[in-house]
Amino acid sequence: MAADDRPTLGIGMVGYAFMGRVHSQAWRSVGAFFDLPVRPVMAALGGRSKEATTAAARDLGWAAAETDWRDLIARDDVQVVDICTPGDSHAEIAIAALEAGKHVICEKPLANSVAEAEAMAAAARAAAGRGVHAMVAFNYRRVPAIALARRWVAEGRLGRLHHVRAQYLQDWIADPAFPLVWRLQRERAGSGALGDIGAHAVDTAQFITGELLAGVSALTETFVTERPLAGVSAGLSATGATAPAGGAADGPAGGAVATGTVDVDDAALFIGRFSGGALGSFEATRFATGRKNALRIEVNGSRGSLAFDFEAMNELWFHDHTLPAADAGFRRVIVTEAEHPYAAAWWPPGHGLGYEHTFTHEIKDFVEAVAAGVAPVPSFDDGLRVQRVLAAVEASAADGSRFTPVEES
Ligand code: SOE
Repeated sequence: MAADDRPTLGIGMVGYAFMGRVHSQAWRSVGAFFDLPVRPVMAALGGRSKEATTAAARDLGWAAAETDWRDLIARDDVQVVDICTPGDSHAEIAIAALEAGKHVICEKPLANSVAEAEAMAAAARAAAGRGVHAMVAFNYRRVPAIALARRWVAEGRLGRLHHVRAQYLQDWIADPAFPLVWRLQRERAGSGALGDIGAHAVDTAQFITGELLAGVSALTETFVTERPLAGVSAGLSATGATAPAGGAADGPAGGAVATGTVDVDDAALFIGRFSGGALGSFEATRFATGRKNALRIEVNGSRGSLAFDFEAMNELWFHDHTLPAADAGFRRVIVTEAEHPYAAAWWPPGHGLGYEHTFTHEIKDFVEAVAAGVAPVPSFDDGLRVQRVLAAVEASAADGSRFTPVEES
């Protein structure tokens, strides 16, 4: 192996389900594709069970396994703590890590409540004064096409922005028999589709436009209120049902299956006004049958429009409204040219990227910022701002005062 005299940056990661696996992939590959000033070392993985964490560490490329995140933070070979756990543990782990002088990258949404997010943002501000940095992992900012959309808006190519239409559509819980995994429990996840995927739609819209949502009016719904209890859950799936406890439903073989209550939203819809005056409409749902991971955004401005759909993530559509009407119209840009964000590090033009690359880009940007001693973005304050939008959506939906019933004849 060639000699490598760069300083090392030791990473400790907590959690190894869906997000932990994709972050591991990014830590493993980032140095092979991007010329980093430091060499990330995958020092230790944190989880609860010794056996499962050791096996995950072996499979995902981590040198050691820890069963208490406090021990992981305390390790001398860990300078960065990567938090890939459900939202209910983000605040405790992130604040402890920052106070211990470790840089933090934390999965989204930043926390399960505004109060937790405020405490995390305050800890991050205090740590920044000591040269310790924190970032919230809104990975979709690092889709090359979304970064290009941001560039176009910043260059003024869309002119004055009038409309932002953002949707995040999935269908993985449309089946009422799908079990009550942690993403459907308020105590673990904070909210449902709203926080899990609506948070991405909000961050993406604010990132592309460079504007903040100033106010919202919302509707939320839980279509399936009772679900079979989940046993072992991994990523978005779950297997097995725990012993009957709460309610009961018919099991596959006609037997009773224990059920539990879904106390989060299945879908959240809201309209909003951006700080620059543009009007926004947002939709986050896991009941859009046939839509798998459709994070879609369209922005209409006085000089032109752009449109993106993650299900075709290497494409960005642009309509130049300054052209004569006969020549104008949406045209497709394949975002794989060397001039496009992040693209030069990968394959020849047209040989597209996938979901996992967005995390590699995020880790690259994080490592470069930390190595340069500058604050990475999005910051915990940015994560807090998104959390405040989520809270405003929930408050508006609960209040319902701007929901005007249609009069019966
Ligand atoms: C599940 O709905 C999920 O994995 C989200 O938690 C992620 O943030 C999103 O990128 C894909 O969908």
